[in-house]
Amino acid sequence: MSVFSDRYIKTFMAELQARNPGELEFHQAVNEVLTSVAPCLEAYPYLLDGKIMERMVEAERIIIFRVPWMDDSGAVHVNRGYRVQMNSAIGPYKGGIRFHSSVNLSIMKFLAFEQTFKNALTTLPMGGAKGGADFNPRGKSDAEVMRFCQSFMTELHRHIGQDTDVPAGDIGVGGREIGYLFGQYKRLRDEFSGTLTGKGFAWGGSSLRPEATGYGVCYFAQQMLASRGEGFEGKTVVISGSGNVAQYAARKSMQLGAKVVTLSDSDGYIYDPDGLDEEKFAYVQQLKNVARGRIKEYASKYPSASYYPGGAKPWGVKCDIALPCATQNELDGDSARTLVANGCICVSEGANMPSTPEAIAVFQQARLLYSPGKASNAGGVAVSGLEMSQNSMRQKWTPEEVDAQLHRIMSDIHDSCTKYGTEPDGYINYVKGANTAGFLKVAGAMMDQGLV
Ligand code: NDP
Ligand code: 2IT
Repeated sequence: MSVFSDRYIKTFMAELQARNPGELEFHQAVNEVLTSVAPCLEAYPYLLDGKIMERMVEAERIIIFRVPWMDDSGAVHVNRGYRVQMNSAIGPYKGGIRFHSSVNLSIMKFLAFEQTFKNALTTLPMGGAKGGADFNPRGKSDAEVMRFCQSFMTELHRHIGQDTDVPAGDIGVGGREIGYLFGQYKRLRDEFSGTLTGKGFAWGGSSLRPEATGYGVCYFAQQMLASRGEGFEGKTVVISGSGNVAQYAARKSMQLGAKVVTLSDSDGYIYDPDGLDEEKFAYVQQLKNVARGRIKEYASKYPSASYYPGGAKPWGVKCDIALPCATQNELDGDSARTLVANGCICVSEGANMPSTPEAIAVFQQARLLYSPGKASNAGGVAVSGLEMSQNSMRQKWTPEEVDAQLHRIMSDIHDSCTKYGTEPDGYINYVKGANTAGFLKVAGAMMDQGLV
């Protein structure tokens, strides 16, 4: 790294930390992007003079609001809702809503910041946003979740719209929650529009949106593996999480001929040396999406599997491909060293920022195929973008049409990473490639639009 870049990053980060104290996840996400794009800032002084990075880390708007609701026993609860509208340079704000007890401003800002670059990579016209609440849907009845969603939308509806800001799902927000949120939005605004994505297929949703993130993670991994003449066939895959992204990453891995041996939740992981099959996959979907149970029940149902409790993570299981699909900072330096030592050749992130900076450094030093979430999990928001197009056109595309577009988009993202991330020894630094490609697109749009 040049002396300029080194000094610029240190000064910038010191100011960012002073202005946004305690927001560790946000600092982490900005530091990663800054490290990748500092050479661009050095090469294009007009971006430096235009204070482009200073503008990008300052959200265009942040809405923080009270969400009061009543549980089934009549007790009153109050949660905090957020919508971080980070950047609208290339399209309406777009990004998911997360309901999890850990949600805070730092997590919302890191996710909205990442989303801005991810959305730019998809090739579709979408700005970056994220929202959510420190509400934990676990253990709540459907009626409680519905009341919470209705209260959340009663405030949020004034700040969103199909040409303004289009929320979708994330952790704790799936088809059920999008249904309740959409129902309340429609009622308050008296309009049936594409203001939320991830809608049910019968009421405006796109085919393949539920599958899109997990499938995209595998399509991206396929591209990475192909760059070394490899593929999924016969490989062993370790996956964390057991929610939306993990489930469909598992299914596509299986369809591509790999053996998926782990799934997890925040309590622990299951290891099934026989691997998942379609019947076990259907069981996981019923368990997690309908019964809303815990992954440990898989090991009771299938004697071939063992359960590792106490919040254990699956990274010690020997594998060729690892797909982290649960949450941020779930894979640390020691886990990364274990994966490398066990012969893992490819890590394709389904979650947002699941690998710590130390883990990323380990992967890159080992010249492993490693892709950051903003590249490999972009299939979800990409198909959300396709849902927006279908809603605007009042049309529906077939699963085959959507899948073909998803393939093309993941392949375009891989091309962008290769273009901007290939190092002198031929190693593709996907972090650098994704950050640089996303940054240049958003920065160019911001400069074109004047001082905004
Ligand atoms: P879900 O709520 O469907 O599933 C989340 C999974 O991750 C659950 O198995 C959950 O376990 C686990 N998990 C959540 N928090 C933690 C934690 N603190 N420690 C360990 N495990 C945890 O969410 P998604 O599958 O939609 O999202 C997973 C990741 O993918 C997130 O990082 C999200 O931002 C990202 N993502 C999602 C997209 C989408 O389209 N849905 C698109 C792109 C990225 P438990 O039940 O114990 O909480
Ligand atoms: O992190 C993400 O990209 C998502 N949660 C999906 C966002 C979207 O608008 O579909």
